[in-house]
Amino acid sequence: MASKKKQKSVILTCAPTGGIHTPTMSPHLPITPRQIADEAIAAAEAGASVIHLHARDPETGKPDPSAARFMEFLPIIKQSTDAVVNISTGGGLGMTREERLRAAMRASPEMASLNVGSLNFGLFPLLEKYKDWKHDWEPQFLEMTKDFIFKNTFADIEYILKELGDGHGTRFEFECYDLGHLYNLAWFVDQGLVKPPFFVQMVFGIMGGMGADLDNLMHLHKKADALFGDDYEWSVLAAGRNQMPFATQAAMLGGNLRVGLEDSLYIGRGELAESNAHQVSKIRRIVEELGLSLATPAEARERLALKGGDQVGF
Ligand code: KMH
Ligand code: ZN
Repeated sequence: MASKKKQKSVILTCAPTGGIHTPTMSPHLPITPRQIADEAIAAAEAGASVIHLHARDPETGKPDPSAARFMEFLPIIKQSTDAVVNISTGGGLGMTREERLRAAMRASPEMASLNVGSLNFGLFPLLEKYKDWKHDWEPQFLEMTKDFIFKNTFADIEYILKELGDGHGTRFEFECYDLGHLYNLAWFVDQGLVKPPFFVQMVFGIMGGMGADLDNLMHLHKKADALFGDDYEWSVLAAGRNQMPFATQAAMLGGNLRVGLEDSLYIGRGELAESNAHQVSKIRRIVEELGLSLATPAEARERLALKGGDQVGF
């Protein structure tokens, strides 16, 4: 017999720039505050209800943790779209915990990312793909990741839950790169530090985390259901060429999804996406062809119990 669970609309998150890809890799990666704002607004107009944001130094394109830099684009995005603003606390690899938290503590957003486990985060294989770098920091940064641990200990997670969650009423996109991360999150749920409805972002295809195999997605979803029952909303992102297939699979299974140039620079095999909206429009067509619809920002706010776009600090 078919499931009686009502199919919900799909919450589409777009992550326009991130802190992984570098300027040499695509001319379409937004770098300046104006570019980030324009890409975020166009992604929202194309159907994204949540925008996951990082900032970059406008001269070099290097991930930039300063609150002042974020404040150059956050008000523009807020004035132009109703989409939920989600500020990364993952920041750029190599930043301290304080740096990673700076912008969110200043902006008091409705949502922020929270990485719920430590892992190796290997970007160094990308070194092989490019030769002429625009900036010296790019190959140095990728090389550094060979000996790098993305540190998100229990103490770090607790600190962010308390300072940003309790302190600012910010709710989280809990990024899980591995099965163990679900159990880390479950521990915080048991402690009462994470309250439903919470939002789990399952991340596939990062070197150091789960591989992008559909078996892994099915298993993670099954375990999350067993651990969290009806208390959570789940979403999927996959890095690189697995982005669209995994987003499609998530929608088919009743989940939510994330796209954006943070996670993949491509729109198809060997073809760079011209913008974030390009990716949002593509997955929107797929979602709608499947007979599903995208959630509005108001629906996303209600389902994730967010404090509201008028309660932020920008
Ligand atoms: N770049 C993604 C794989 C964060 O910003 O907190 C994970 C991410 C981390 O979005
Ligand atoms: Zn991010």
